[in-house]
Amino acid sequence: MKSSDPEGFRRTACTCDCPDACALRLEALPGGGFRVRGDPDSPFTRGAACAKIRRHLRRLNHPARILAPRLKTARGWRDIGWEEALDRAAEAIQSLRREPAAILHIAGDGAKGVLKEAVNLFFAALGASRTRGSLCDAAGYVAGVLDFGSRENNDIEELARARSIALWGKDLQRSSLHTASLVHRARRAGAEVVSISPQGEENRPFADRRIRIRPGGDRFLAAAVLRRLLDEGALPEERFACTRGGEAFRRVLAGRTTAEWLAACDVPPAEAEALARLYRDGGPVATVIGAGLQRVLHGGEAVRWIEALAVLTGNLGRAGAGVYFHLHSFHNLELGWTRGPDPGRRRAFPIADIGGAILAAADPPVRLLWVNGCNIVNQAPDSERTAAAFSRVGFTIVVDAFPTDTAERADLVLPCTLMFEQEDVVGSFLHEYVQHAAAVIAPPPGVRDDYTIVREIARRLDPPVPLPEPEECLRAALRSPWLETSLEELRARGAVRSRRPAIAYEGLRFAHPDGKCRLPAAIHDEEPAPAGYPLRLLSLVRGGAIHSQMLPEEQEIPPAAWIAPESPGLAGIDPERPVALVSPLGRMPVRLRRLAGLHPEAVVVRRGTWMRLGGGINRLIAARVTDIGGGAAFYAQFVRLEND
Ligand SMILES: Nc1nc2c(c(=O)[nH]1)NC1C(S)=C(S)[C@@H](COP(=O)(O)OP(=O)(O)OC[C@H]3O[C@@H](n4cnc5c(=O)[nH]c(N)nc54)[C@H](O)[C@@H]3O)O[C@H]1N2
Ligand SMILES: Nc1nc2c(c(=O)[nH]1)N[C@H]1C(S)=C(S)[C@@H](COP(=O)(O)OP(=O)(O)OC[C@H]3O[C@@H](n4cnc5c(=O)[nH]c(N)nc54)[C@H](O)[C@@H]3O)O[C@H]1N2
Ligand SMILES: [Mo]
Repeated sequence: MKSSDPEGFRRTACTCDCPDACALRLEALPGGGFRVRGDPDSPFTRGAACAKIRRHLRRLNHPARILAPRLKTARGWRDIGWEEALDRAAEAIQSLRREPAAILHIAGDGAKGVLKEAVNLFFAALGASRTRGSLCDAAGYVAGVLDFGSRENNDIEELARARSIALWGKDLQRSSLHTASLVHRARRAGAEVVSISPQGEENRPFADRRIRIRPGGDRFLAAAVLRRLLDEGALPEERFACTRGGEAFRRVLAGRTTAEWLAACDVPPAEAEALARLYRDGGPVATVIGAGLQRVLHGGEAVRWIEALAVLTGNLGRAGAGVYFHLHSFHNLELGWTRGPDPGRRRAFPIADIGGAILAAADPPVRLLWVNGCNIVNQAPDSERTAAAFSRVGFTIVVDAFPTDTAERADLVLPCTLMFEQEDVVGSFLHEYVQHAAAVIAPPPGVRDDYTIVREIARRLDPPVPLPEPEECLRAALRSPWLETSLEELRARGAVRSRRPAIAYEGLRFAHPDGKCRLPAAIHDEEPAPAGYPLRLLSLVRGGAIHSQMLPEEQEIPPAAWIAPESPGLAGIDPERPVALVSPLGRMPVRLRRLAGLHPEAVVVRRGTWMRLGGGINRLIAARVTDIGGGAAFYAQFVRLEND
């Protein structure tokens, strides 16, 4: 940042794994130094950025940051020069050129951007193994694709035109500042807002009505409301005209009474009645679905039943209505080329059970692991098994900036640049802007960006793997049918809006070849709690930090665990003595806190604390895969409290 910048500020964009993808300004302060704030000129960001940005600035200069490549030796870590590090990495890859499936590439969203995706091109060109599914939103995403033929939203700014908003498991206070502000604006303009969550009081400042639900109960609540509406004749035949599968769907719906559906989700009839009124008479209703509720075994089904409710009550395909769920972060960019010529032929490992899959791999086993932008040991289920898999693989390379639980288990750590230190182009999984993330802060000497690292290695191979210049990647990504811009224009303006229409599935015409929406044909019961483990473990996002991207001194250890004061899980527990959360996989000491309004069968922790400090909730969570999409069913885990 130079104070000589003509405007006194420099424009960039947030590349965090966060829906808001804020437009930012780095502003020079009069006494020297700078600050980062939301860009007031951005129509979406509107000058507001969140606490994650300040935390990120602290990370950039923190003493824990890794500033030279690190090699694990028998006597511990040794800092080495980049030439040696790149030679070693190239040698390891070269030795597997004839058996590329023995290389496994795991990529996360530590920083989002086209050049992060471009790293995949290298591994695709090698023919390396990759991952499939996602730790985040795969069940709900694929549910949308099954229902509608694609996953599209009305423009999020259309929320302002909703007469009612139903928040299904959406944490407005923590997960998306700008969704919160849009909901707030809609409410000020008269919209009625309902929030459905196991944390009864969640979204209190934003919602007129709060419905407390049993974790994993959403599909039953949607069915209860639909059954009610069916019984009172509010779902006439013509509502089904835009759908396929209506007959099987109605059969399932008729299989239980409204009261029976409600018993399955533990919602009182009056609340379901209010929700039925909202969907019947309160339109246009915008349905906003969080990702938490699809992290259960039947998470895909949950989203499909909520989507069915929106479609059959006419609350889709028009202004102010619609179902909102995560979009694809790169839906407005062209990134097909990063997948290489034949992605289907590469071996794919389920990310939701990555440790188990690596341990089970044969023909060939995994001999080399490359991880970038992902704290997989900490963030994927069953951390101990992932750690065991790491020690089984011959050589592991992790590209990161901090000694995370994953980097600690690598053989070679390559230190990377971070947000603000690297140029990129980003999309959003919430809004329709594509933005230029300018490099606005000089990186410390000794670190390199992910794409430069793989290009250096690709050059060293025999034969070398040709990879395009970074600028060429950015230009290729902008050649999207949804954009009309150039890299020059984007650099100058900072952001462009895509040409996508504001209304998705307008007139209830869907993306399936026949134009019809699909209705779910089944609904599965939830698994009962296993004997001795009465509490459902909800490992939720924390305010102010993204996933595990915290500094050691910012972590509360033992981590807090919240429970309803009346929870049967407290029976026999002496809260004055040390308490631990226990699952069949392990135990974690916690600080017990009471949370009035929380469902008594649930216990809440905030995810992201580090294992090596005594945190790491995924040590307790079994690797189970969701019904569709290959998602991770983190919230299917049952636990108990125990005095130490
Ligand atoms: N128990 C439980 N676990 C969960 C979830 C849950 O609900 N419950 N949900 C999860 C969700 S929503 C998600 S999205 C995933 C997140 O899983 P991860 O993507 O693994 O999450 P992060 O902790 O953000 O790890 C990203 C890492 O990338 C590094 N990094 C930052 N910038 C860069 C860069 O430019 N280059 C490189 N190479 N590295 C960089 C950071 O330092 C950090 O260590 O996991 C989830 N894990
Ligand atoms: N501050 C911050 N913001 C973030 C992130 C972060 O790490 N930190 N991560 C970003 C990413 S990658 C993601 S995916 C999103 C995370 O956003 P989400 O995945 O949506 O967040 P969660 O906290 O996992 O779950 C959201 C809410 O769902 C509720 N919930 C849990 N189970 C159920 C259920 O069975 N039914 C219902 N109705 N509700 C349920 C919980 O009360 C919770 O508050 O946030 C993004 N924003
Ligand atoms: Mo996520």
